[in-house]
Amino acid sequence: VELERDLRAAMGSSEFALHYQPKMRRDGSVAGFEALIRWNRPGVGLILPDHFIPLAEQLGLLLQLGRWVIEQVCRQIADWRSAGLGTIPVSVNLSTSQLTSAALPDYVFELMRAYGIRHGCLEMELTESMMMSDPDLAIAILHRLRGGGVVLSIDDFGTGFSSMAYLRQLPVNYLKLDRSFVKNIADDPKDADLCAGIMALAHKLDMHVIAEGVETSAQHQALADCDCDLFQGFLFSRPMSASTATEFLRQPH
Ligand code: G
Ligand code: G
Ligand code: NA
Ligand code: MN
Repeated sequence: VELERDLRAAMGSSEFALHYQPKMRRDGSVAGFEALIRWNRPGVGLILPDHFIPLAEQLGLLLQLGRWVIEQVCRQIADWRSAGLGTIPVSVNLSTSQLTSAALPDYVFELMRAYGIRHGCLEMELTESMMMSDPDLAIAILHRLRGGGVVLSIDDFGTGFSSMAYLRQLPVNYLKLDRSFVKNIADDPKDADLCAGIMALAHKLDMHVIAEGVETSAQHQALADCDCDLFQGFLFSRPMSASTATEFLRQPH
């Protein structure tokens, strides 16, 4: 009840912040970042999304919050570009309410125009389960986003409802290989074979694969051997504040 009260009060305040976790290329350079929301709850401290995103969704606050996230990311991309750091792609995590909102593409395009965001620079991550309530609407929304230059990723790929029939219909650029596949990849040849198969499938469908939850260099090496395109995880960096992410971009990698 207090959580609900505080969350409602936090809407429109400056209590939310985005942290950024890098996505690395095979050559060790930074391909972009994933934006992850945090809530600086007064008197409590930094709260991770798992503790308030489901409640925000339940209370119907997530469309508004999600829109704030997208605007914040557009502003960050523009800031990095004007700081001379180049055009850095950033992904946001979508919610079910956004994927069932026909208005999503239009306000995304409006924000992209307002902040001068080029095609290919704003990315969106969604899970297969988010599409389940209204798959036709979700697929239509994804096609509009993709047509407007938004890069799309299936998050936690392999854990949800992964129908091969859907996969073919989805205008998706990246599969994000779920952490659970990465965990034992360096020790279990069956897991390595499975990952290699997923990479081959993705590449056949003109998709790229990013591995999440990479924590050890053995996992990194095994994934590279499977032809994985991008890597994300604590091995490279935890999610960082915007200013730390800016420092990270300035360092050679
Ligand atoms: O940041 P962390 O790694 O603790 O993220 C936990 C979960 O919260 C992940 O599933 C992530 O996708 C989700 N999440 C993080 N930021 C956002 C956001 O801005 N919007 C939504 N809908 N989910 C988010
Ligand atoms: O569901 P999603 O993939 O968006 O989740 C992102 C979450 O994963 C964030 O909470 C982030 O902090 C966490 N995360 C990112 N890298 C790693 C990692 O290497 N290991 C573990 N255990 N969690 C990670
Ligand atoms: Na994600
Ligand atoms: Mn994920």
